[in-house]
Amino acid sequence: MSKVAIVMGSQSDWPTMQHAAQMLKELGVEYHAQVVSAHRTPELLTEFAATAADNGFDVIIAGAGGAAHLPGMIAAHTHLPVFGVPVKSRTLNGLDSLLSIVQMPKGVAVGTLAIGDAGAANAGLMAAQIIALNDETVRTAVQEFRRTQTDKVLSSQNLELP
Ligand code: RP5
Repeated sequence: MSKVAIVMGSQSDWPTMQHAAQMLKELGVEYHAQVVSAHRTPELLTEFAATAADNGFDVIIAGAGGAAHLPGMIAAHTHLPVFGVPVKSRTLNGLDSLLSIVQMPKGVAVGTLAIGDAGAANAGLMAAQIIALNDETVRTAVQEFRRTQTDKVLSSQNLELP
């Protein structure tokens, strides 16, 4: 059963949000990805968010661009942790998305990541770290991921011109 739901406001968000999916896949966490729009499919949003916990999800990652109310609206309908990924918009480069997602009023929480690909990948990582609290296999995968990353940096200390 999928543990993490990745939702996005539009198919056009997938090139960004696929980085969350890739991270989860690398760490061995099952996920389900789909388009749910806060303003184009408001009823689907309500139904998806209100039933997410009963459907077996532990964490929700929601990516959106522009007036990005998707993560906040999802968080309003569920007790599950929600991570918001600001997608880089065409007009304001994602600053609009970031501010829309990060400025949640007190009482309904959305964990906001960085704009774009890095934010999506880190949302996947955060979700995996939550799953890892109760899953030894995922915990080992996260630790191995971090170790490999560290080793890569440590083995590239002697920079030379090509
Ligand atoms: C938001 O509007 C989506 O999250 C997307 O980032 C943005 C633009 O959507 P499209 O016009 O590309 O479908 O709802």
